[in-house]
Amino acid sequence: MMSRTIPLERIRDIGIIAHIDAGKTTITEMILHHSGRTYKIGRVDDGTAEMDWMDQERERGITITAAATSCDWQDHRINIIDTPGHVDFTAEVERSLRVLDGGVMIFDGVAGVESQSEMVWRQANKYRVPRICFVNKMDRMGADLWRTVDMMKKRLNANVGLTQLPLGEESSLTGVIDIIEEKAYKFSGELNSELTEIPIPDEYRDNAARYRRALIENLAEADDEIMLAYVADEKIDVAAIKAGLRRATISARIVPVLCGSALRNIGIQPVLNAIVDYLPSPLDMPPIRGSGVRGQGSGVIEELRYPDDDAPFSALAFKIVTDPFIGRLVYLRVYSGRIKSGAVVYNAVTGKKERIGRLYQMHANNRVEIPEIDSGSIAAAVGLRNTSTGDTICDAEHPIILESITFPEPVISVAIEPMSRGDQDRIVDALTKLAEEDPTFKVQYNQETGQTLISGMGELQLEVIVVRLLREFRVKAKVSRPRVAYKETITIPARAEGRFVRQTGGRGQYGHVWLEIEPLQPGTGFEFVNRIQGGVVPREYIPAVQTGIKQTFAEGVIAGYPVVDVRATIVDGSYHEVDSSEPAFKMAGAIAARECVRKAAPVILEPIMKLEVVTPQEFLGDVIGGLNARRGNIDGIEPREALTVIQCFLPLAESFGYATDLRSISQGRASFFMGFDRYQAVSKELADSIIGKYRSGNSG
Ligand SMILES: Nc1nc2c(ncn2[C@@H]2O[C@H](COP(=O)(O)OP(=O)(O)OP(=O)(O)O)[C@@H](O)[C@H]2O)c(=O)[nH]1
Ligand SMILES: [Mg+2]
Repeated sequence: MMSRTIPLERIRDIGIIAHIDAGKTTITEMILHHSGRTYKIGRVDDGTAEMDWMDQERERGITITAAATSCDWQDHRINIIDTPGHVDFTAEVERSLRVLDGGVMIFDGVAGVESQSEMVWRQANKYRVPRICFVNKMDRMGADLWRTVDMMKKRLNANVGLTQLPLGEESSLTGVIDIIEEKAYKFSGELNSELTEIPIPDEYRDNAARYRRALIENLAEADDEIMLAYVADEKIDVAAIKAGLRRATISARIVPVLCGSALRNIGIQPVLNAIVDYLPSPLDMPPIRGSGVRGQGSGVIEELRYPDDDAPFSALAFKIVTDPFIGRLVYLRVYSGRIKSGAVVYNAVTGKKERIGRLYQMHANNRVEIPEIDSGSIAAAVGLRNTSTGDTICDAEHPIILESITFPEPVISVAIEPMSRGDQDRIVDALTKLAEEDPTFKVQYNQETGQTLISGMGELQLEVIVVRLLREFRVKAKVSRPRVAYKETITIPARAEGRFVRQTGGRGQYGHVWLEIEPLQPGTGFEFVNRIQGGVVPREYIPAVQTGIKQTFAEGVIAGYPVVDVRATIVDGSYHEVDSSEPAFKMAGAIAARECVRKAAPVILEPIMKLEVVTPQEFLGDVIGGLNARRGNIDGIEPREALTVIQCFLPLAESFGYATDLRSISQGRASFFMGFDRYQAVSKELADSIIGKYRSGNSG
């Protein structure tokens, strides 16, 4: 076999993650510029960032979809995914972290650790992604590295390994001091593109030496090799510190922290060096685990795949994009083996073979055709028509199913209707395509009302989709006010009977069951248990009973919303030699389920959002008044620099239009962050009103 152009140990698959507006896209553009990938520097503020390629990204100045690119630095290939920070697009972060080996976490040096920083930090922890941190915007007034580092320790519980200090501050920031190498770097020339090495200026010497000692002591605690050298009082040189920090980063014991200004092009080359020096190559990561799928009934076998081009091929499909010119692009992260375009692969989840058409290296929405993909690569394929996000593509002789990607459930929905009748089919077709791209976006057609309901994570996400409908699919649509994805659940156990007996002339219908239900922990969903003994209900009818219960729960019992977090146990019943049938038992299951829920003190659950408002003190009273009027539950008020931060829990139903409200209350000077927190039972009054609307056939 042909050997690789870039050896595996010189591959870095990394993601750029952060709170909204921290500067992820700006730093990615700078990285591309310095590595020679792009000649001109793309700017978010002028709508010229290459990573923010969608028209709506450029118009809104935010990233909406994760974009992949790659560049070369010091003989290393760095594959980068620039993720969005807005919480509505959290799925993009989730899928990226699932397939990446390392992360660069960006902070705004003025705001420090923000709500969404905490959220993506936890997501990165969940996937055990080693990371380095870059404290950005050090050129802004009020930027403070120490405060940010302090917040990282307190709010993220991070073991910070500070490796740089800013040279100068705020508008007079000119470079960074490298604590490990004991040098300073000044950035100058046009756009600060040139880097000059200078000795550390006198006034920074003490601090630099102090933080160097602190770093070595921290490393000695985290790393055995450094510990041995440290206690033996041996000299620990630059190479040893870097090697130790690399081990400590990969084992997630320390996070190296760098600083600078992406906008002013200060400190970018050192970030590239740090990506190479500290973040893992695929070889540094444990082998990927999956389940084997050999033969039925033989149980699940755990399979491992090592990053090795000669191993059987395995890759995870983590993103689908419909390109107007070449159709469906499936983004793949290759874990093992290599394949050429035209190869036949096996989708271990669907159990179907598919032929890969062309293979592409992606650069945002541009692509370069490549003949093959090998271990560690991130690329896109056309031709995989039946592959969805989360599926494993592999060698048919060596099937494996890699752990899929989990996405949060939608919490908000709007009814959507085409402006002209003839567009109904087109709208469904377009929505289906969009839903394929975004696993947190769901489409539901309600046969009774003839309405199409789209649901997702937030208002912005749905707004973006409606604009795409119009622009990309040329369907004009009307949308209703947003509505909340309520759920139903029960609070006490209950037992009820379901009888479905019809006697008409010839063959009748006979199904009869006794069902017990009990509440489960929030988020558990639905469990079904069969405790029938002595065949009082023959085994072949049990699945039908289960289907009947499931359908009833999906449709809802008291207010038309799905019933969740319930265990249903079929405990007794009877059957008739001639008249019993699957449909009869399905009906019996449905009747029993409905009866049970009614008896089990049912409640309606509503999504509660965690809201953080940052406002100048002078608007505090009005902001709090506004939150109280929206059934907000204020959890804490604390000062943050010159501002005040209000933590609050707010029902999603009361959150619509909050952005506009807050803007007018605070003359545009307050900002907020809102993300889903949990489901919680609504008050009796509200429940009655929701049930009332349902009964009168108006759930909107
Ligand atoms: N002063 C200053 N502004 C910066 C710096 N880096 C980025 N910005 C500005 O911050 C804003 C947001 O930058 P982006 O790069 O779009 O941030 P992002 O993290 O990609 O944002 P999302 O993708 O929407 O989450 C833009 O107006 C940038 O010009 C910096 O170092 N200093
Ligand atoms: Mg961005």
